[in-house]
Amino acid sequence: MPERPLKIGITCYPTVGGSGILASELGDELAKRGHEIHFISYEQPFRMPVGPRVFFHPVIVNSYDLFKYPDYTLPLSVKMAEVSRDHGLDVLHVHYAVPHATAAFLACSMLPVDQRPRVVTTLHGTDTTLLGNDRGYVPAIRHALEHSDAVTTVSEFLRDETVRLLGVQRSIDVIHNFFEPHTPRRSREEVRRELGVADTDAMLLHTSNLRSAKRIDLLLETIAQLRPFAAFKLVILAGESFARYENEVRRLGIASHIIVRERVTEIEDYLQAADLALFTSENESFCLSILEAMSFGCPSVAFAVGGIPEVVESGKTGLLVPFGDTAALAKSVETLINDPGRRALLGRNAQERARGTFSAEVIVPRYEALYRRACGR
Ligand code: GMT
Repeated sequence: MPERPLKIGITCYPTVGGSGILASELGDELAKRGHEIHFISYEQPFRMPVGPRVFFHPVIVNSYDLFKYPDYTLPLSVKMAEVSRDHGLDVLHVHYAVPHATAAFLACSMLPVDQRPRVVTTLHGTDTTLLGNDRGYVPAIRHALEHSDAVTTVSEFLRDETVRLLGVQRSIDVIHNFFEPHTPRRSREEVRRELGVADTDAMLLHTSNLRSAKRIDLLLETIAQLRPFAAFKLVILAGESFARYENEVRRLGIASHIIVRERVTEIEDYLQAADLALFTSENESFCLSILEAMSFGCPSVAFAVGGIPEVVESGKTGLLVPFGDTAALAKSVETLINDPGRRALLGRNAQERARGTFSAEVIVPRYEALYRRACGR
């Protein structure tokens, strides 16, 4: 007998960021597989799918003079309870423990026992690596994780860090991130023309939200060391304003090599136009941006931090160097700029790995199995 489709609530941060993108893409893939998806958040997630079986329930947060800090957790939990009751949700899948998992437990305790959905919590990174060091959050995060029906992390690194920093005793499933590329809207030539990248230039790509962990200072320092200095352009797709780095770009004398585009949505257009991706994060639980580049046969050069070595096999699908060694990073970039054959080989391997290990076809059934297991309890 076929298993019935599930009704799944998804809560994530709607802002431009890996966890929101992953949650949106997961909702899309689950809906395509026949499940009913209810997004619950204060805004529509950045890449939320449209189509049958996908619904959005906004959380309204009013502001009151009485409160210095507006509270989101309570209205979120009330909305979660409402949607669970009205739509008969089987599962609430929350991305980021803070405050989403806590809100899910409040929601459950507002509902009669037979109407309570199962709570699945996915950790993406900073709720362990940043808030896991904050004593004002740790007991709440640990409580939410220990009471979730299932907990997943996006890398083995993050699972180990969660155990180490939060002292969580329960089982945690590692389900790596996935990426399903959309077809680019424009050709590679059109995009390079728009950017002003000549055919003879190597196009390096950096995509990130520019937060401090991305170490844009080290990115610019690496670029300033590249030789010969004439044959490349670095395209930065920035999730936030790049203005605060303009002085540093000028000081390093690299302005003519840097092209910035802010808040781009057609990321595939740029991914297919790039020859090489460059990342300088000091910490990254997975780095979805590397996977996005891999999917387009674009190898990455990065520091070997956090979960990145689970995504990139250095020397086979990209090149990794120890954190902080910008000279080694620049050397690796130069090697690949000057050796198109090796670059193409790494790119092919990267694309194969993205398809074979980190595609929706491989990863989404693992979430479905997890939901069924949680529901069967
Ligand atoms: O800091 C970011 O990159 C944003 C953050 C997020 O949740 O939006 O990214 C985290 O989740 C991504 C998706 O799982 C991971 O690919 C990123 O590595 C992770 N960021 C960090 O761990 C710093």
